[in-house]
Amino acid sequence: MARKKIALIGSGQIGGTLAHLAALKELGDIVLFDIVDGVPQGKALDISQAAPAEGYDAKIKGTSEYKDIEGADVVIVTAGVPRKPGMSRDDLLEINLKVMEQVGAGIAKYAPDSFVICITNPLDAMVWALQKFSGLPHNKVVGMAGVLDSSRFCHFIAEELGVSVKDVNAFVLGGHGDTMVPLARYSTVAGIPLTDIVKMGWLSKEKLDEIIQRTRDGGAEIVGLLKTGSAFYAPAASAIAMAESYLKDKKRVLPAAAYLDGSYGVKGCYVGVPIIIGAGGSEKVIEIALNGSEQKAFDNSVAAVEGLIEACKKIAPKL
Ligand code: TXD
Repeated sequence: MARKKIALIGSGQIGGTLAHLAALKELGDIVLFDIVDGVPQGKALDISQAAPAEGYDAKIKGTSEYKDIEGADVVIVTAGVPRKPGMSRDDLLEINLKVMEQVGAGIAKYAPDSFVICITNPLDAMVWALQKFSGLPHNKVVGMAGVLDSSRFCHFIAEELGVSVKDVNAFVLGGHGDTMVPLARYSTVAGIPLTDIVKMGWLSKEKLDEIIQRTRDGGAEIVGLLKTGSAFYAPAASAIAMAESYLKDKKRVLPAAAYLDGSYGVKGCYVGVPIIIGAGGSEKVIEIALNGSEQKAFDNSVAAVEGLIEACKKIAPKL
């Protein structure tokens, strides 16, 4: 059986890390694409030269030509501009929308049967635009944010309680922005909901609220520390989990920006919800019951995403 092919559009911090992780996990052959000539080629050569030391087999190619992504099974998009300190994700909208138009055309032409994972910010609006520009079916275009946000939530909980991250399962809904909705009731440690953990006295309500806020600010905390870019190790690991679930038909239930066509009372918008990712792409949206305050927070988050989509439509009337 021929190896799968993974195309990475954008070979910056996340793109390079994605290539290395995909190689380490032997997910397939890898194409690194970027408009900056030399960077994808250099990273491809470097990661190829790591193969003998690590023992993985994969063909890794760097390119600035879309034709090289032809026939890709998975396309992961990080192309665009990241945040600088003081910038919000939404400040990136106009520049990155133009990038999505080019990327969408490249995917439509050379990889129309691929599963596309968008990472570029502002995430929920960019994945919406990328689906439109590429014309791929909604179930084949998703956005990565929820796995990262949940992973951050998990890390903080595990660290606070002094338990293995393996036993923490955290859940974040909504858009990838300041309005994201970390759900304590559906987040568990060895199956025990965090709300019960608070009742048991293992974690104080104040500490939990602090962790929830730190999760919301997770990206900005790293931007503030790095000063020259945004997080890339955890975002790359999160997207690889999604790609792997598709390529191996694992049917993992992962939070991702998925197209909602009526579920959660939302129509025509991409927003973070739990979905099943398998060989069919985004195979099913899992609709969980929300209580009053959770629903309010979710609606607020959806409204923020809808606002960004409206802004996209103003900039690019053909959307
Ligand atoms: O959870 C999430 N979704 C995110 C999103 C978490 C962290 C960062 N997130 C966003 O990912 C971030 O705000 C950016 O929009 C993307 C990519 O972040 P990265 O840190 O990898 O940015 P880099 O290092 O600047 O890489 C972007 C690359 C760079 O090499 C550019 O030359 C290239 O994108 N680029 C392009 N490639 C192809 N085509 C076009 N038009 C293009 N424009 C820029």
